[in-house]
Amino acid sequence: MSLLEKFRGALLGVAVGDALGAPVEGFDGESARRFYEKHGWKMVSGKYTDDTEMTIGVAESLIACKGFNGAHLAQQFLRNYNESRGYGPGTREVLKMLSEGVSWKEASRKIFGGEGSYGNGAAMRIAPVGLLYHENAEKLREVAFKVSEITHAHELAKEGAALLAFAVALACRYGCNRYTVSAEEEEEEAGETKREMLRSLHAFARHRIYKEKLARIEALLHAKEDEEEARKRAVSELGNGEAAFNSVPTAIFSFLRSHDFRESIVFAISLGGDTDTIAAMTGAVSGAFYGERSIPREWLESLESGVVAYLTKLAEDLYELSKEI
Ligand code: F2R
Ligand code: MG
Ligand code: MG
Repeated sequence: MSLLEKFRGALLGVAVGDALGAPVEGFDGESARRFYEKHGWKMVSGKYTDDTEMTIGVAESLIACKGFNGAHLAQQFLRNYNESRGYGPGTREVLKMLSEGVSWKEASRKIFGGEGSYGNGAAMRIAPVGLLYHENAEKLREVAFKVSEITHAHELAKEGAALLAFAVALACRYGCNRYTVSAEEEEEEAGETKREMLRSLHAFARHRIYKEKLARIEALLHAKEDEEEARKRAVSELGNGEAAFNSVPTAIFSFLRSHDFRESIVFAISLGGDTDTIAAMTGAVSGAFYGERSIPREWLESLESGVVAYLTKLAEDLYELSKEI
């Protein structure tokens, strides 16, 4: 598989996860599952939300500036802002301040009593950073923090975004330019790579809450449970809410426990809660790992008009840029 296919897979994976999860955002797991079982896991709307819109903004700004430029990125978020995509309240407040002239260096520190947001709005848009800096973990962390900080000043939001970006980067490194393995070898190699990914994520994490949740993922992966028990434990031990620490580990687990793109997205949405965002983040990692071709064609074809072509173009531009920096 080529690296370019992985770049395309990651960005398309965000949009597919987002659009599939959006109609059931806020449902409990059983209701989300019932909704989609009724629809045969077909995409019912195809409309993407803030998760994809902000991912597009991050990619556009990184490409235009050949890397991070805070003033440009803040303006890009404002240029792209479409209220109907359903933004989080903290992010809306920061964007309003930015539109009124508050500095991009200060706005995000003024919300939630001055501590800033620990919502998952930074992690949900971070895939382009993981792609661009997939070969350099410390540069990836630095840029993920800066890209997050425009709206999310809390350390736990920035760390969640860096972890998700690093998961995308690690997924890019797997099986790149390998074409000759058999299905059995591929399955075995994927399993070993995923175990290695989890060890690398654990070493990369700095905050206790993420280290603990990554350790719980290891235990959950070893547990031999049926699907229902696996879902229950994922929600109770990892979370399914809007806080970055209650959704980034959950997306990583949804990817790690599954065997293909579709299975990972179905599992993520079946947990309920912040379904569009957990599925968007799962889609970023799964799409990078398994590549564009792993994404069910009927899901891609059901996305709203123009977005597949545009994300494909952004992925190609990021890929070219990654060779330069
Ligand atoms: N906003 C939504 N969904 C609402 C419903 C949309 C509806 N379907 C529609 O059509 O309109 N989804 C999007 O928001 C989430 C990302 O949120 P973000 O950008 O992180 O926002 P925010 O407000 O900064 O953080 C989210 C919540 O987390 C809690 N929180 C954060 N920091 C906190 C702190 N320091 N102290 C206490 N609480 C904190 C708050 O409850 C925040 O509101 C994604 O789901 C995206 O899809
Ligand atoms: Mg959303
Ligand atoms: Mg959401």
